[in-house]
Amino acid sequence: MEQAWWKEAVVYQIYPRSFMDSNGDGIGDLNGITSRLDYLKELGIDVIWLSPIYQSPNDDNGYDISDYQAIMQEFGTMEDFDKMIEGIHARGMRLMMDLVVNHTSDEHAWFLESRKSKDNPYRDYYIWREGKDGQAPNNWGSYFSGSAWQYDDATDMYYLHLFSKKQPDLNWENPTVREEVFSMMNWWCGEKGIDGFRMDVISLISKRPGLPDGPKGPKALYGYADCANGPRVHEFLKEMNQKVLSHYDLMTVGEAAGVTIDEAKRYAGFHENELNMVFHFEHVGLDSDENGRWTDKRVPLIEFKKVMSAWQNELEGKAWNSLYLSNHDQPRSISRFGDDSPEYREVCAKMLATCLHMMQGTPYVYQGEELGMTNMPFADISEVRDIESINAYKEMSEAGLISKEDMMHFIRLKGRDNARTPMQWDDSKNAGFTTGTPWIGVNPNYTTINAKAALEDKNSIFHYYQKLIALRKAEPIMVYGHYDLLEPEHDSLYVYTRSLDGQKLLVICNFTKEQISYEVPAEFGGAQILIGNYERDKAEGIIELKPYEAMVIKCK
Ligand code: ISL
Ligand code: CA
Repeated sequence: MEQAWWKEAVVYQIYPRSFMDSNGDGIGDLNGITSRLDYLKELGIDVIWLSPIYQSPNDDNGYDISDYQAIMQEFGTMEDFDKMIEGIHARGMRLMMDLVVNHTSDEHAWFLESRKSKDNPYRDYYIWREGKDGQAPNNWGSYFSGSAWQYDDATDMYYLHLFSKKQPDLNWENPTVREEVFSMMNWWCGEKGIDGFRMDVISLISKRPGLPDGPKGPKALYGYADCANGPRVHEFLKEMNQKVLSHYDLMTVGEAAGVTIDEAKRYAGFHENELNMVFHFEHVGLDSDENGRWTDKRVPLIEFKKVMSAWQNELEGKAWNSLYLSNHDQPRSISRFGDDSPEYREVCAKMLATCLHMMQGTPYVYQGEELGMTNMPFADISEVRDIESINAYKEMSEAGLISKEDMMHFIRLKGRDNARTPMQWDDSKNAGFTTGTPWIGVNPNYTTINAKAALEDKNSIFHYYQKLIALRKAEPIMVYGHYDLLEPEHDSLYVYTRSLDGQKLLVICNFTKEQISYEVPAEFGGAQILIGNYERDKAEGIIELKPYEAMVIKCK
C-alpha cells in the first residue's frame, strides 16, 4: 500500500472553548492552546484538529461562522493565531482546521445581504423557497429540533437551515458560492500555512433537486431531511480538490453523516481525488433508537465488531479509515463504550485505546480522552449549554415523547456537553482550566482525574496512550497491516489480527469486567507481548483474561 504521512499520523482534537483559558474570562483561547503545546508534544501526537475558532455569535459554539477570515474575539487575535501555528510547526506538529461550509451564521455579511430582498446579489447564496399553504416548503426537520425552515418577514419567504435557525444553509448549486469558499480555503492554506481541513457535515452540501419531502420515522416529529450524499457532492469535492486541495500537502477528513461504505469509497477513494478519509457514524449510531440518541441503549459488542470490521475489510486497498470513539459531539467514550467506575476506569480506558489504535486507519484522540475523562453528572437542564440538548429536552418533553426526568438521564448518558466540560489540567480550583468562572461546569472528578496526576504516574492512561502512539511509529504493521476479525460471535471479547510482510499481530480485548478464558491460536506460540494494560508474562495456550484486559502480541 502507498505510504502517506496522514496515514501514519495520530490526530488530537482540541475543542478550544474548553481546552485552556489564558486570561481568566472562563473561556478557552488560542494563547491557552499555545501554552499547552509541550503537553501535546509529550503525548506524541502529529496533528491537531482544531474545532472552529472563526468569528461567530456562538449559537452553536463556533459552528455558526460570521467571518471565515477573522478570529473569534473571545479566542484572541490573528497575531495569537500566527503565534500558535508557529509553535505547532516548531514542534514538528501540524494544524488541521475545521471547515464549516454547509452553512454560515445568519450574522454573516452574505446572509445579512441575502435576506434583504429577492433581487439582492447575495440572494442566491442561500436556499430560499416560498411557503406551501402558509406552511414550510417541505417537511424536513432540523438536526436541532423543529422545522428546517425559517420564515423571514422581509421577503415573505423561508430559508433552509439543517441545523439551528442561526445556521442558514449555503446554496452550493451557485458557482459563486463555491468560488468564495475555495478562495477562502486557499487563503488559509497559502497565507496562513495550515496543514489540512476537517470538513463539517460535508456530506450534506448537495441538496436533492426539488427538495422533496422526506419519509417520516415512527416517532419523528418532522420528516427526515434526505440530504446526505446528494447528487452533486462528488462533483463539488472534485472541484474543491482541483482548485484548492491538490495545490498543497494537506490532510483532509470529511465529516460524513449518512455515509455508507460504498459512498466512503468515493469520498476517500485512493484514486478519486476528493478527500483522504471520512468520519462515518455507523458505530456511534448503534446505541440509538427511534428517538435518536435519547435512549439508555448501550452499544452491543457483536454489532460493534461487525460494523468496525466491515469498514476495515471493505475499505482495504481502496480508501482510508478514520478511527474515533469520541469527539465534541459524542459522550465520553469511557462512559459510553466502557466502564467509568473508579475500579475499572483506568484499565478500561487503556483497553478501548488499544482496540481502536491497533486497527487500520488514522486514529483521533479527543481532548481529555488520554486522561480517561468521563461523562458529567449534570443535575439540571440549567447546567447544560448545548443547543442540541436544550432544544431536544424541550421538544421531546412538550411532545409527550420523553419525560423531562428521562431526558435529563439521557442527556447525562449521551449529550454533547459531556465532551465539552473543561479540560482537567490539575487538582486546583476549576481543574486549572481558568482562574475565572468557567463557561460550563467542571466535572467534580477533576481532583483525581487530571493531567498533572497522569504525568506523575508512569502507569497512567496518558502514558499508555504515549506508548501506543510511539509503537505506531516503530511498527509499520500497525499502520498498514491487513485486518482480520476472529471470534465474530463472542459477546465479550474483541479479537483481531493484523498481517504485513509475513509478520502478524494478535489484538485481544476483554470488553467486560468478568475474567474470561481464551485460547491463543497456536501460530502465536512464543509471541512477544508488545503492549498490554496488566502485568503479564505469558500469552500462549489458554489464558485467563482479567477485567477489561487488553494485549497485543507479535509473532516472531
Ligand atoms: O452530534 C450529532 C448528533 O449525533 C449530529 O447530529 C451532529 O450535529 C452532526 O454530526 C453534525 O455535526 C457537526 O455539525 C454541526 C455542529 O453542531 C457539530 O458540532 C459538528 O460537529 C453543525 O455545524
Ligand atoms: Ca479566555
